[in-house]
Amino acid sequence: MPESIQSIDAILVDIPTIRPHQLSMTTMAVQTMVIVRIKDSSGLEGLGEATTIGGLAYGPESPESVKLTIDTYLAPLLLGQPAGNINTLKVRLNTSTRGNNLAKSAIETALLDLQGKRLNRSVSDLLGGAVHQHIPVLWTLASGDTAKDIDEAQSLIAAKRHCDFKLKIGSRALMDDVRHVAAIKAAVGDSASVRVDVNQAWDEATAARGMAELQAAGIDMVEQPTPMKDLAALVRLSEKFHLPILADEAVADATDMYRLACAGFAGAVALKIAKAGGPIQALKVANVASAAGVGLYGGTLLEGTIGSVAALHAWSTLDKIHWGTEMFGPLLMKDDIVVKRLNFHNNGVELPTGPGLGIEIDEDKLAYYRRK
Ligand code: MUC
Ligand code: MG
Repeated sequence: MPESIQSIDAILVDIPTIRPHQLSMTTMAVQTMVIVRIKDSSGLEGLGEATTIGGLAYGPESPESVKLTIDTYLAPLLLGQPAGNINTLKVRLNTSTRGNNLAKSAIETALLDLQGKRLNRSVSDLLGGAVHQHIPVLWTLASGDTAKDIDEAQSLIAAKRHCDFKLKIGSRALMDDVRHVAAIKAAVGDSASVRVDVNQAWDEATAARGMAELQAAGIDMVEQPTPMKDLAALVRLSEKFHLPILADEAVADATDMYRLACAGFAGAVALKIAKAGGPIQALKVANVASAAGVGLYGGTLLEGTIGSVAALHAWSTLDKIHWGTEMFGPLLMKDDIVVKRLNFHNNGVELPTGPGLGIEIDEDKLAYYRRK
């Protein structure tokens, strides 16, 4: 008898951030994770996670809507079904429900974790095998204050925890942002890569001026300068500047990647399991990008340990991750709900070992931080 899916729980968990995290569209003081627990008829459990940034500030799914989608629509389609064939289960979900990739990413992750535990293989083994065990991770400076950001960067460089930095800009006047970025780049020096993420805040003309200034300041990459749906602006800017563009909000799934590449985009793409609908789906984006000569970057929606590890298993299977990753989400939160936290060292992180994701929930912490 194949094991069947017995229960699916979606739990809202709120953990304060270590400092305010300021982006162009919101400032975060807390991160909310939707933790998904899928149990099969043998008693094994798979873990998944969906997060986003600032409620509805980043995209059309909020943590609360992810929970509602799972409880009301996705779980009833999965309960009682054989647990062992993830592709069949995903076809079943996608035949009856559209979009909602964050919710589907949490479900796909939990099914992979469950499958790995049943077969005694890691999630990266299920995805074809890890090429990397230690994966580079940058840090985002987003305190909103130039001097604080410089202190933060210098202590992280000294501790060898991170050597590359992403700065969140776009909420201030252009030249204020440029001065902020240039001061940080001058303070950290040439050995650190400094990139910026504008989170769609600029129109094309502002972006053109901003990119010229940032290029002169020695910045290595500009992430999503213009609105996500304006693919033509992203293409024109990528033709105009040597400074590479990282497409983030513009590319969720493999079809988006294909359209942007066909439109003539050159640069790189932020892969995110949340945007794509799970680790398997995010690797499909990577395949299309690679075929089009677009560079790869392991992106985050500031997931906690479960979501970050799911992404790390996927990124570990990629031959080249040209721009590294930003899987630092667990470090932005004051606490964690797992027994063993990730091991960040030497400007990167160790891929956990063991069956499935290789993670165990700390039940006391989960009980403490779950939304009452
Ligand atoms: C984004 O837009 O890239 C990733 C790092 C960070 O600080 O925010 C995110 C989301
Ligand atoms: Mg981004």
